Amino acid sequence: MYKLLTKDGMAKRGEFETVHGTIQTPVFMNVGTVGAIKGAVSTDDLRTIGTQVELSNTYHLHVRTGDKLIKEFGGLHKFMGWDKPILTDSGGFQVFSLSGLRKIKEEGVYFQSHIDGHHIFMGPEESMQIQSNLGSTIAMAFDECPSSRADRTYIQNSVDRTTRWLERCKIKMKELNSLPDTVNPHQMLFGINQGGIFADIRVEHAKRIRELDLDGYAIGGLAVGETHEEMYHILDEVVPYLPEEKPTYLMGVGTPANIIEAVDRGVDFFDCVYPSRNGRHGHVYTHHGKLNLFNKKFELDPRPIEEGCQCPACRTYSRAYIRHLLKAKEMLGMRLCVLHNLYFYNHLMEEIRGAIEAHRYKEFKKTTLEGFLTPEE
Ligand code: PRF
Ligand code: ZN
Repeated sequence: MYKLLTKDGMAKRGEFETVHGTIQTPVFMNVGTVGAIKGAVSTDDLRTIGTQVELSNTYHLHVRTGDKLIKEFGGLHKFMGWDKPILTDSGGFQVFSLSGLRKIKEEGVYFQSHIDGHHIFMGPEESMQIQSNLGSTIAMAFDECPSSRADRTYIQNSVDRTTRWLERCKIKMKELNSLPDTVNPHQMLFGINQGGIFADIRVEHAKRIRELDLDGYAIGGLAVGETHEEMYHILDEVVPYLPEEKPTYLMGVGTPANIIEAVDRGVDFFDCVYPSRNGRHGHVYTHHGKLNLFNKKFELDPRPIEEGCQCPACRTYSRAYIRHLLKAKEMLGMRLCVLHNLYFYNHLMEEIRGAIEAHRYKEFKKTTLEGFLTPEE
């Protein structure tokens, strides 16, 4: 159940109640595709850095180790040692981004595993079955995320099929939730809006999926090659047609600036690989933009990554030492950068929530975005 606490312009401050605890929104979900945050980050670390929701992938867990085994173990929460909310992505997007060889049919998608090439079929029912076996808090509908270069006719046909798939997801989820041995009988389902950069197709689709009265609504198919301005324009057009009393999730987005802009347009949930991927390469976020810790100018820098940051890296270590670890290819270097970046994102969301509560979001947005573009002395 989503409770809208307050609004500032279009920005929403809410609470989303789940069987695994209440999520304060807007929220950033920390990406652990295979049930692990890349960069040797433990679930204990996640608790320390303020993670509210962990995100895993249906497709990856299905092809390696297998959802049946995880169900037998007692579900993904127990398997990972994480008792807070988990969102699982449906596999739709990963099938399209990872698999070269694939065939899309009305019933679903035929493709080859990116691990060993074996043939797999996944449709709405299979995706729901896998997510039910994992027992995640929130399951995502099985959708197609078309290429940003696809033409209007392709997108319209794809969106129509995604709607039919969504109807099948809803039926299957209801059936799975009522089975006696289901891992999480309260599993929730979010639908996904698609339509590329065609605002009218997006709006029509939003109206259709809204009628299905789902637990939440995602906006997919963005951040796939279009410009930031195109993405913001689509949000301006579509969010007003999604229910305000349900959470809105912008999938796979994005930079700190993207998140601040999207919150201002009514988005509640985000996820992105940037903080962990950049951290693994020694790129760290600060309120004065990103730093590359491999840079020679940090070799004697005694300061933490960011002054005042309470993350496990900044509380103890200098830029000079972390740079040394990175250069020496010590795992700790990469781990500290990832911890700092995830803390930065989680903490940014806390600042965002505070600014909405204080009804000073516009001012917060302006000063924070300016700060990102102003390098430190
Ligand atoms: N669909 C699904 N997962 C996703 C996306 C999508 O369109 C995106 C697009 N940015 C990221 N993750 N199911
Ligand atoms: Zn830090």
